[in-house]
Amino acid sequence: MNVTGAVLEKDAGGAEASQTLTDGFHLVIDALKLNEINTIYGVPGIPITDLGRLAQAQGMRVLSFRHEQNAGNAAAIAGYLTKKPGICLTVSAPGFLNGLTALANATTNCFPMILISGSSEREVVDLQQGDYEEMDQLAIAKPLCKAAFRVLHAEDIGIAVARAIRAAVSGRPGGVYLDLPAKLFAQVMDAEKGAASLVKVIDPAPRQLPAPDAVTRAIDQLKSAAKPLIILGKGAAYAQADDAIRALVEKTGIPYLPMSMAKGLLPDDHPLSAGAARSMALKEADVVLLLGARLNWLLSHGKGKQWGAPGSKRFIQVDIEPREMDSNVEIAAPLVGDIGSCVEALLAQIGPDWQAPPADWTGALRDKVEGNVAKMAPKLVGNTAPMNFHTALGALKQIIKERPEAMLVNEGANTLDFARSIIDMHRPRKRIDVGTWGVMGIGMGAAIAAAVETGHPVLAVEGDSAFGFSGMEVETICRYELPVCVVVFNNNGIYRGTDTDPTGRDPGTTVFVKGSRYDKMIEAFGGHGVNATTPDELSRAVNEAMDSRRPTLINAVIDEAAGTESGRIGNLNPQSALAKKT
Ligand code: ADP
Ligand code: TZD
Ligand code: MG
Repeated sequence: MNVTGAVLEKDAGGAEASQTLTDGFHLVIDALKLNEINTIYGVPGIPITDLGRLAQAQGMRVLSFRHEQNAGNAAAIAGYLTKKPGICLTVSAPGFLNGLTALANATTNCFPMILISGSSEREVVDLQQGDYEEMDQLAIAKPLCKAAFRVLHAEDIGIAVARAIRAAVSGRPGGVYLDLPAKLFAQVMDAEKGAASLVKVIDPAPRQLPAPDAVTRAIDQLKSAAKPLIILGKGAAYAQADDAIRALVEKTGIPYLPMSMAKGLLPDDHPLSAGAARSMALKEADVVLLLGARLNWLLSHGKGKQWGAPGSKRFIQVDIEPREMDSNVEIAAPLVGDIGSCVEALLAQIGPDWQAPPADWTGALRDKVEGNVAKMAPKLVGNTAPMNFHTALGALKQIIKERPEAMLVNEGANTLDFARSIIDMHRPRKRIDVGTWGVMGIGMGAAIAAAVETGHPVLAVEGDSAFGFSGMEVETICRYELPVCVVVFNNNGIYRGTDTDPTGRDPGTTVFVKGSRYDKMIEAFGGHGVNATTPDELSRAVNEAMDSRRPTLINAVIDEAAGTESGRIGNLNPQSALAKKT
């Protein structure tokens, strides 16, 4: 029985009657389960403690975290990997706010998730009477997510969950907030009526077919190109149209560039990958097909030096969100629809008479790729102590090559930028990183979700600063015995460990305790800690962790002077005119 089973004695016309009841708690759980949502990431407390307990008792997987932001990041990544909204469950006000950062980040990244927070009663909140953890959560969430709903009556829970699911996954995916006031959970109603009030969402993310004339326009642009280029974004990875995308690239013979999380959609060592010739590809291409990638800061807004001569590009953009078109530059051929349908429509017009792009373009890119790969290769070997980013990542590159099924989580500045360019990905949706905001703190939440949702071993490559934002979740990793191997790239700080305070009073603003031993942290919880000072030690420890699936944290000692300010995006730092003068 999926209801409380509570029996209410009723006096109906003098005769004894009984009625089976359900309540808000059970209706929320039943509504999620009905929609095949079986995992909750969260932190317990008033008023949702029993919701977690009951969900677990009803067979749902309920993972309790140490901080809501990490639970929220886990939910977002669960959404990205499964195309079903990940659920984050929090208490009111402070718990809600902790989860809200993750909700906003999910929305920014177009990942579907639902933040469910307990809240205070409207009567008290609206009169600002000072309830325990009182806050007008709905109003605060609204501008930071795709949709926000509050439920006041148990009989509306089914509809509310259905709307939340649809809002999260249909069209451009994103975050949804569901506000559940404490009293809702205890509201009872007739169990049969309750069951009838639940909604199984039919076709939550309907296909969106592109208009035929838009397809023709896009094909005409592609045909007219001398130097075509395809850019794959994480929207393309999310869409799970892997075979069609691969067919599009291979049938057209057009070189492609993967954005960070689209790496592996086609293997990074594919002959048409222009990944190692990124600058040349962006500068010289004349027609660029964007597939689930926005022309935001990560692509220099589609203009400027990186893109070569002004006016030298024509863009074709495939996106499910019509308003994305012309966001930064003119889009010559907008193709609005879901990636799978759009790519299939393009493929349908690519017949045997298709002319592959001119060989001088593809050949020049290939030469550049091979040259750059050859230039990089010697830097990646050598058993240096301490390690630098190249030698440490050379070891990890090899491991991911040998274990293509492994999930890779990556955050930091140098640790991120070097790992992104050095570690090749071989399968779709294996790389999870800081995303559109370049946010620090996604690491452990993402690693936990990756392990839970895929069952594959996870390698989390973390800057020492980045790791600190979610480091306490190593306890969570140990508690659930997840196959996560965290490698902390310990260069004594943010970007480098060499900063000093010119006044001599305090440590420099970007440095941490020198020679820290992050590996000791996981030992406190029964996990396996390793201090690695050479690539060989690192390699051995990671392989062992991946084989044993035992929670492991490796403190990788990196030369504190090896990094650069802000990694690859130092140019975004404003310069102090006054500092320059002195
Ligand atoms: P990246 O950071 O990898 O460049 P972005 O996050 O900027 O990628 O872009 C992802 C884009 O993909 C968004 O504009 C989003 O609307 C779009 N998108 C997400 N899912 C789909 C889908 N199923 N079909 C089409 N477009 C999608
Ligand atoms: N806070 C948040 C939430 N996101 C951020 N991106 C930052 C602060 C600023 N920031 C970066 O952009 S990278 C970074 C910070 C604090 C840490 C870099 O240090 P690291 O990596 O140790 O993680 P490297 O390898 O030392 O460069
Ligand atoms: Mg660092």
